[in-house]
Amino acid sequence: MSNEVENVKKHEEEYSASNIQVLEGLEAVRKRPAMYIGDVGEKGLHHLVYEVVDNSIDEALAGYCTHIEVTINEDNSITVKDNGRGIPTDYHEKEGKSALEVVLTVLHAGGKFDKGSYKVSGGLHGVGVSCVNALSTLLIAEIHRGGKIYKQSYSKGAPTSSMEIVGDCEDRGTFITFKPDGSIFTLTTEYKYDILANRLRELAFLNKGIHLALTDMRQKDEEGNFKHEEFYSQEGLKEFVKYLDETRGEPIIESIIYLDTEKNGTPVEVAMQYNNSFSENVHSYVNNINTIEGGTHLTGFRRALTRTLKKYADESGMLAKLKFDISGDDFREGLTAVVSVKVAEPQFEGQTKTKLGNDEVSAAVDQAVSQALGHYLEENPKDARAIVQKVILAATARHAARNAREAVQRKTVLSGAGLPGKLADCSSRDRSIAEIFFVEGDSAGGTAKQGRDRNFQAIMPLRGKILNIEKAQEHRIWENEEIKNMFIALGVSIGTEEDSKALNLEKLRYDKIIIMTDADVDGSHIATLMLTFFFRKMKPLIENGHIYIATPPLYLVKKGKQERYCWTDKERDQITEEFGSKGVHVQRYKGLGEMNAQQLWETTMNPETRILRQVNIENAAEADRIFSMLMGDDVPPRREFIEKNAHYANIDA
Ligand code: 0RA
Repeated sequence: MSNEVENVKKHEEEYSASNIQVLEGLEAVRKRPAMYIGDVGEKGLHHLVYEVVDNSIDEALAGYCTHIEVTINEDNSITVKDNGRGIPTDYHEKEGKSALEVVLTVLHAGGKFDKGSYKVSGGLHGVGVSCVNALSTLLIAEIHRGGKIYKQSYSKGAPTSSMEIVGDCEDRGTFITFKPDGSIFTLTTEYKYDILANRLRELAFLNKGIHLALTDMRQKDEEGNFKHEEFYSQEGLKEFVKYLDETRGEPIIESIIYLDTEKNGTPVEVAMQYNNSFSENVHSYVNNINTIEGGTHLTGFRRALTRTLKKYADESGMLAKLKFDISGDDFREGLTAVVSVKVAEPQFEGQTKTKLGNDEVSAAVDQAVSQALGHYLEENPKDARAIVQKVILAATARHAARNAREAVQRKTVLSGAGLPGKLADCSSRDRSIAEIFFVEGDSAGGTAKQGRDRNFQAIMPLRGKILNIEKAQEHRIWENEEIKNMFIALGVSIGTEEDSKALNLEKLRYDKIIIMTDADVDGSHIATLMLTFFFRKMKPLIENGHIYIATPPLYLVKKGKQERYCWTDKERDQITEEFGSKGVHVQRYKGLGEMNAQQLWETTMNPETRILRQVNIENAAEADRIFSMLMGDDVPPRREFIEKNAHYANIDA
C-alpha cells in the first residue's frame, strides 16, 4: 500500500470535525443552488458539465492534457475523462483528508494548491467540481496517477466510500462521472446533445490544439454506433471565424486577419474577416467565457480597429469626396470577428456579470490589434481598399438611414400618444404584468383580440412576412411600417447616432413580448424573422428575458363530450388510447385561425394553462450563425433547418 493511501486510512477516524464544516459548505450549495450555478433549469443542468470540463481545460492550458472526452450515459449521467495529471490523491495536512476529497468537497478548492499555474478557465461562476458533487446523487471520481487507479464515490457532496486503489495503470488522467440530482433539477435532468456539442465546439475553437469529443450513449445509428463528434481546431479563432462565416455573405478580403500574441502579460487572440453582409458579428471571450456585455477587451479592439482603418483611409485619399463623417459603427458593418483574452484575475461586471472591467486589458488588445491590422493593410493594399470601400458604403447607407430612424425615434420618444392603429392595447399601465402578443395575420389577430384578457394583454397583428433584417439595409429597416409600429408599440427607443445599437428599455411598456404564429413551416419562418429582428436590433430584450414564443396546440382529440388539446404526437397517441380508440376524433390544428376565441385563450393565451417558451441566447456565436443561415441567401440549408427544427436550435426557446 502506498504511503498516500496509508495516510488517508490513518486519518479517516479523525474525519469528523473538518468534515462537518465541509458538509456545511456544500449544504449551502444544495440550499441555494441557483446562487452557485446560475439556475436550476436546463441551463444549470448543462452548466454542471462545463464546470467539470473547465477543470480539464485548465489542465490542458497548463500544458498537461491533450484529450477531453464527454459522454452522456444512458441514464443521463455524465462522464468527463481527461488525460491530464490527475487530481492529486496525496494526504492534505490542513484539511485532514486526501487532496482529491478536498477538491471534491471544498468550495473553490479547484486549483488552490497548484500555485504555479494561474487558472484561466473556470466557468462563469467558477465554483469548481465540488458544486457539481453537491448537486449530484452520485459522483464517482477515478484518478489514474503514478501507476495506480484511485477511486472514490460520493452522494450529494458527501463521500460514500473512502478513496481506494482499485488497480494499476500506465496512463494518467481524471475520470469524473456524475448524476445530477432530480430533486434539485426539477424542470429537467435530460441532457441535450446539441447544447453540449455547441459548447465543446466553441471550446475547441477557443483553445486550439486540444482534442474534445462528445458521445451520446442514448442515441445509436443503424450500424449500432453511438452518436459521436470530435472537436479540434488547429488554427483556433481563424477557424472559428471561418465557421461563423460559412452561413454569411461572401468574404470581401483574401484571408482572415489573425493574431495570437501576448501583450503586457495578457494573452490576446483575434481573428477577423469582412464580408458583404450588413450586420456586425463580433464575439468576445474572457477565459473562455462569452462576454455578451463586452468590456475593456472589446473597447480596445474597437478603438484599434477604428483608429487603424481611419488612418489608412485618410492617407489613401479615398475619403476626400465624402461629404459626411464616418462613425465607429461603419467600420464594423459586415465584420465577423472573435476576440479572446485570458486574464489572470478577471473582474466581471454588468447585469449578467459578463462585462470585463480590467482596465489594463484595453491597452493590451488595442496594441495587439493595431500592430497586426496595420501590417495587414500595408501588405495587402487590395484588401485594404476593399475594406475602406465597404466602410464608405456603410457610412453612406447610415446617412440615408438617419432621417428614417430619427422619424421613428421622435415618434417613440416624444409622443406618448400616437400608438399604432393596429395595436389593441391593454388597459393596465403596470408594465410588470403587461404582455403584448405579436400575432401572425389579421384574422388570427382578430380572434386573439376577442379571446384575450384586455386588462393585461395587448394584441398587435402583423401582416404577412416582416422584413428580412438579415438582408436589408439599415434605412430600409427604419422605413418599414411593420418595424416602426413594433418600436412604437413597445415604447423602446434606439440609441443615438454614435451608438445606434444601444436600446433604451426604460420606457418598455410590456414585460412579456410574445410571438404567436401558426404551428407550421410558414409560422416558424415568421417567428424566425421576428426573432432575427429582436436579435439584431433589440438584443437586450432577449438578454433580459422579455421575449417568448407562444405554443398553440397541434391537435384536439375528441370523444363525445370529452376534449383534450395535445402539443405533441406522443400526447395525441396517449390521449387517444386513454379515450379508447372507438369514436375518437383527432383534429389537427394547422393555424391559429382554426381556433375560436375561447379555444385560443384556453390553449395559448391563458397564463394558467398556456405553454410559453422563453427565448434565451445560450450561445451567441452559434445563434448568429443560425440566424445568418436561416435568413441568408443560401436557401437549401434554411429549408432543411426550418423543417427539421420546430424549436430554433440553440436559441433555446
Ligand atoms: C489540483 C491540482 C492539480 C491538478 C488538478 C487539481 C486537476 C483537476 C482536475 C479536474 C478535472 N481534471 C483535472 N485534472 C487536474 C495539479 C496536480 C499536480 O501537481 O500533479
